[in-house]
Amino acid sequence: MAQEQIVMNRDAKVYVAGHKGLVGSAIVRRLQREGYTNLLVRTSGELDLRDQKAVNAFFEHEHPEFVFLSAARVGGIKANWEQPAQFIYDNLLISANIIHASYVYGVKKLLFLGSSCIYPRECPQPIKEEYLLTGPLEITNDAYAVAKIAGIKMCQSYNRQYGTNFISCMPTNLYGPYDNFDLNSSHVLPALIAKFHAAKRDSKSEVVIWGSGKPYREFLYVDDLAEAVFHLMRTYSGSEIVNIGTGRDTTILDAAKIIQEVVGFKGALTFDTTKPDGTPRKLLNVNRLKNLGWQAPTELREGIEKTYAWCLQNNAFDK
Ligand code: GFB
Repeated sequence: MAQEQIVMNRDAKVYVAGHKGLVGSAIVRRLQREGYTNLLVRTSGELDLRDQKAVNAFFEHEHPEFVFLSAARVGGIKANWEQPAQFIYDNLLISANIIHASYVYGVKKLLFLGSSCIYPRECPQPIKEEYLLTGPLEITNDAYAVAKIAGIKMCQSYNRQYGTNFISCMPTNLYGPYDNFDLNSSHVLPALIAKFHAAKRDSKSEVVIWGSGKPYREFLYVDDLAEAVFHLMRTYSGSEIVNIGTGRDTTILDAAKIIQEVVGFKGALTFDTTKPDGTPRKLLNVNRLKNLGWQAPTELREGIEKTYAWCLQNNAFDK
């Protein structure tokens, strides 16, 4: 069903779920820069999004008009592999509670954030939105992916049955300020930034890269993601999902070499092939987003330089 465009005025009440995270914090920065004055946020300590009663009470009391659903349990390949139960449970509940409450309490528009890992492992590349549910998922993150697919289906189902305006977008692998730099639970870019930094600081002779270094990944700077979702919130309505990426990818080894140069580490790179590679490649086709008027401006090296500078200024490795 075609939706009419709803204007998100600067005084609209906008709830950013997950505002402490990599994505949510970038969305808050973007909205603040644009002059949005009525932002609604809650930490997980203040509001447990897995608790349906608490979420309903929050929506009933606050009545947000717009919702960015950027709250999720996220992590890199190791965390996804080791804690699939937590990833599927938390993400199913977070999405179900917020999407349902948004319908019940009359939210004008909601934007749901999925992930490029929702697509089948052996997809033709670059991955078009219509490849969703056309084949088996990558096993290292299938629990997380199923929860995210459920979120997409909820948005589409509520639009169809209840006439809501819930849109879904699928970002590629993200990185930037306020990322998680913990080596056990982080994604590859923050992990390697932290590893190269520590190796340089401690005059180590090598940095260990998990897996073979051969998988390809597409990396998007999180401020670009925030720009894209802001653009979609203002200009796009519809049930079709929208990929958000750069349209370019790189091997893990080449990404590691960029980080090595940016950090200034002179030692060797070695590989721990007991660690999984995960999916061989997941490059998004971003034509739909381009046709909607948006392209990612930040090159990988520039994004890594900005992220490393932010880490140094904010003592990110000590947290
Ligand atoms: O970013 P990452 O953890 O997750 O790993 P995925 C990407 C690739 O980098 C894998 C390799 O091939 C890893 O083996 N890698 C090399 C490392 N060194 C490291 C390291 O020190 N730490 C990490 N973490 N990886 C996640 C999914 O998949 O991506 C989530 O598990 C989500 O569900 C997210 O979709 C965006 O790209 O493989």
